[in-house]
Amino acid sequence: MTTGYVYHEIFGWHDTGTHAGLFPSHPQAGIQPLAHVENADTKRRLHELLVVSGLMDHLVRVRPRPATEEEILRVHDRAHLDRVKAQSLLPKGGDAGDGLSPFGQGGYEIAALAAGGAVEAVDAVLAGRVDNAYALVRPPGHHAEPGRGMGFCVFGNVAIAVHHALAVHGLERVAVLDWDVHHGNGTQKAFYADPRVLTISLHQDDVFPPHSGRRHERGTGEGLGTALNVPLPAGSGDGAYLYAMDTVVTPALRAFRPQLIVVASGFDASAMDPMAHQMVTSEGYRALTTRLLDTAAELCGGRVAMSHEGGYNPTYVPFCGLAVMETLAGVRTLDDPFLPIVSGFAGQDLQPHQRDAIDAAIAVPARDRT
Ligand code: 3YP
Ligand code: ZN
Repeated sequence: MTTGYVYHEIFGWHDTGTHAGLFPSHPQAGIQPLAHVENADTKRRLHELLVVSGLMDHLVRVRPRPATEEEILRVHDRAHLDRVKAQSLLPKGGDAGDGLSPFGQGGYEIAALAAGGAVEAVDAVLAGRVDNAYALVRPPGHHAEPGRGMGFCVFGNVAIAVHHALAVHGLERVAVLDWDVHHGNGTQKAFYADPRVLTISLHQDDVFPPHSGRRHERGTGEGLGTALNVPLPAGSGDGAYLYAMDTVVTPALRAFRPQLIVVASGFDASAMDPMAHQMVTSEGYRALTTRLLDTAAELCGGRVAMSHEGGYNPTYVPFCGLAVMETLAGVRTLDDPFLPIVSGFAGQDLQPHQRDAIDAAIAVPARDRT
């Protein structure tokens, strides 16, 4: 396997500031400055582990380049683009739209490079320069909606990359699998009425955005049935995720017959994540990737491109990302030292209530498909 890899040091310079996790410090309200939870550490440390483990020697570097305005405008409206550009000129930067998505001076150029990195990963796969690819980009993208950034996301990196596959490569069917623990609302919204794109989101039930990603959200109009949501109960681990993969995701992919699969790859469903309450291990992510590659080999010549989203444990995200990229490349390097601990957490096996929730996602009645 040839695996492409997109990264740039400047992704670590996207400045989310000295927030108390999510909020700007406010001493009188008791909110102490610390770091924003979406800071450079998890991704930079994943990149460094790729180097130190030796996996980097097996990857083909793919250079990111900024997404053009034309590419960004395939997903976003002009007002959003212009707002980000204008605030990016300010010495203290701005916010992409919801008050939760800060960026520093020059943040526009970094966000455009993240989106362009996802585009280049897709391009490398579709041009046959690599078999599959992983874009380790920052800021993330899957919450960004056409009219505004959201949930740490400035531009919809995956949505922009999918539009590139449709518009430039002429693809007719592209599937997106979003395994970030939060709902991929932005990607879903970009293609909600578009029958060419199947968006599948596996997420912890109702975490972020609030009340988003319910089972009955199935697309609209021509796109009815091409959005698929699998809300998973808190506490879901490897067993639940693999059951969802085997009983919902893989059959949906087979029915849709995509020509390319794009993964919105967050590692915040891990057992060590501070922002959600799932229990996936690095072996769970490895197994999800293996399943996905098998399905991609069957359906679309193995064409898979992944773009990084969330994941907030700086010590564990690197081992999850390493497992995924090892699987993409067909190489083994270092063992995950956390594995004996996290795989021993009670409830890693599929639990009955998790099975019920996943089975319910399969059996959405047609009348609810609006
Ligand atoms: C955004 C604000 C509160 C939760 C947070 C989620 C960010 C994320 O990882 N999205 O995938
Ligand atoms: Zn997330």
